[in-house]
Amino acid sequence: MKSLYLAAIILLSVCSPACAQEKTLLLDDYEGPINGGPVGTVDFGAGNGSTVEVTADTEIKKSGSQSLKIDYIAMPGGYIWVSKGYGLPALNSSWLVKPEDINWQKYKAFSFYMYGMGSGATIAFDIRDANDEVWRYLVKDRAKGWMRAVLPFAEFNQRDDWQPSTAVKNNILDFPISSYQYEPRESQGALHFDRVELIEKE
Ligand SMILES: [Ca+2]
Repeated sequence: MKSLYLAAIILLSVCSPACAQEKTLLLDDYEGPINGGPVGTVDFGAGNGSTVEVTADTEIKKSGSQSLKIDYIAMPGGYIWVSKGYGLPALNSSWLVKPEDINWQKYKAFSFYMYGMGSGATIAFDIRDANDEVWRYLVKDRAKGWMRAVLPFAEFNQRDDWQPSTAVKNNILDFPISSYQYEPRESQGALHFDRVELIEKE
């Protein structure tokens, strides 16, 4: 009986506040056609010796019937982008919800699921704000398998290596955010991404 009581206490302490019902808004689930080019559903490319291919994977997935698979070689000095959202060259790269229809003040973080390789590689997750300023959060590929990355708005930093020429660098994360992109850094292999969400404030 005593051990049962102890177990209940431990469960309670682990659960609170982590078990509070989290509310999220689904931005992307990578269902339907996944393709690039001018009318693509994903805007992607690479340069300076790096390469990237983007496909749908129906085997390794976290949510729905498929995930977004990125096969890549990221060279030192090279660059890669895999982007979704608005104002991008790919005509059909929209999210499930339009940025202007989101009440951004209700939310505190982005989140997504990543099936990693455990390579230790860094993956940059960039967001473009309402003044074209680009903000970055770095995620590590720590383990083989699915992990959930939670990226609080307050922990993004402005990219200091590059900004669009149209960016108004006012040091404020201006809403609405119009797009996001993944950029794997100096490594190679395959990564899967699924279920990109916004997390509500408590
Ligand atoms: Ca999916």
